[in-house]
Amino acid sequence: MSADGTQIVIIGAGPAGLLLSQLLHQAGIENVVLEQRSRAHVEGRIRAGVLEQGTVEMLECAGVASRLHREGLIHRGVTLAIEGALLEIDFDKLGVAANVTIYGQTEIVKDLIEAAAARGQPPVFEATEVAIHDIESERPFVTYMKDGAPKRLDCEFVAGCDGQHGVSHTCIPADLRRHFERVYPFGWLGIMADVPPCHDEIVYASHERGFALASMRSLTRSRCYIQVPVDEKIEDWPDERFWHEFATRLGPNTQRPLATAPSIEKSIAPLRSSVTEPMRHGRLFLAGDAAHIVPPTGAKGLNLAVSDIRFLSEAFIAFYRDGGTAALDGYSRKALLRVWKAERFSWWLTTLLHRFPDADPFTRKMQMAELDYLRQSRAAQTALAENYVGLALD
Ligand code: FAS
Ligand code: PHB
Repeated sequence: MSADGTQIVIIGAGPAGLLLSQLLHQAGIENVVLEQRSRAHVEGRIRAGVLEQGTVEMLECAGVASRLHREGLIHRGVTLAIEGALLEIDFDKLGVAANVTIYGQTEIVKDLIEAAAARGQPPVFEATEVAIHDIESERPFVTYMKDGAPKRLDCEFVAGCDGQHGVSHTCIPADLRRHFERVYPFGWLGIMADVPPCHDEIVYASHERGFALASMRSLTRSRCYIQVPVDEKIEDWPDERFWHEFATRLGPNTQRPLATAPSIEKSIAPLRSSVTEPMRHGRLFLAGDAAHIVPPTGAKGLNLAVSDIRFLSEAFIAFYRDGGTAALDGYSRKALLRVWKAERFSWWLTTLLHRFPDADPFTRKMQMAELDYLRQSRAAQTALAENYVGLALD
């Protein structure tokens, strides 16, 4: 087994792992990113698309925001369609001094991988059987297989950025690990299509037939979702059926009539809220989906991963600057305070805008009353807006 050494091993080349690697490199801290999938697979995945201002600032800090600024769409509000009636949540009018940027997670990952390649430190792709060892010691190490050969990387810290199906979170001893979860009785069927968006802003639709979401990736490419039962099959949803259902739930009041076209991507994602505590054990630090999952309704998944990396990179940089461990020791608590507030907002918006198959009539009445309160209350709209753009860092 060939052995090598570095300061920090990062598991996973998603937005969390790649951004951490870039920020550590800028601070002169050596690191290696191990990714089990190929570059093509990682760059081909379609996921989030709404960036909080704090996320854009972190990508600017990392020096990878030039294409985002050229191609990203700035939104100063979001729209709800309640049984077809539109309710505009205008951040300006509500005194919420922030915006969101529409720019695909796929593009962020491509920009970060390009930056890593440009500095001659691309992730180690197709690194399989990753295993983390001795995280309770001062010299942990990671083993993996590459091109059929066993490899070992000695290091000082391990950053677990390997998502919801990764190995890192399983390395926190079961007797110390606390897991919190809510699984929703529905999923999102999403399509991508090269049609202009039907509305200038993202539209979240609450309809008696279920939730729908009209989003976009550019002024010529739309990203559309509908709520479907959790065991639904993609083959049961030819494009025509999708567009018909989507149009029904969105209603007739969008700024432009809905344009349709063949889908270029179609997938179903289950909805789940989950958090693993603590986010640190010994020399292992978890970030992003490796520690927490939010339903995409609040558009918080990617943004939470980036705020974890803001706190974790600051903590590592402080340690290597002056040996200080206070920020490392406070990382889990600080990150979890923000995680739980985003979990609450994502759960609240999911509960408000989706149809729950087993909801009793009283629960349904509560949902309708909350939507009506939101329609008439500036305070309620402001609360939604300030959570949507991203809460101020504490
Ligand atoms: P990621 O999952 O992005 O990256 C983890 C990486 O680790 C992956 O590349 C994986 O291959 C690698 N890895 C896993 N196990 C490994 C191992 N054992 N060894 C080495 N590497 C390993 N959020 C939204 O806001 N809007 C959306 O529409 C939206 N859609 C989503 C759809 C799906 C199907 C999923 C799963 C998530 C979606 N999200 C969405 C949330 C998403 O944006 C995540 O929050 C974001 O990808 C989190 O980034 P990371 O923590 O970097 O994890
Ligand atoms: C998306 O554009 O993919 C998107 C937008 C808003 C969400 C979730 C997904 O809440």
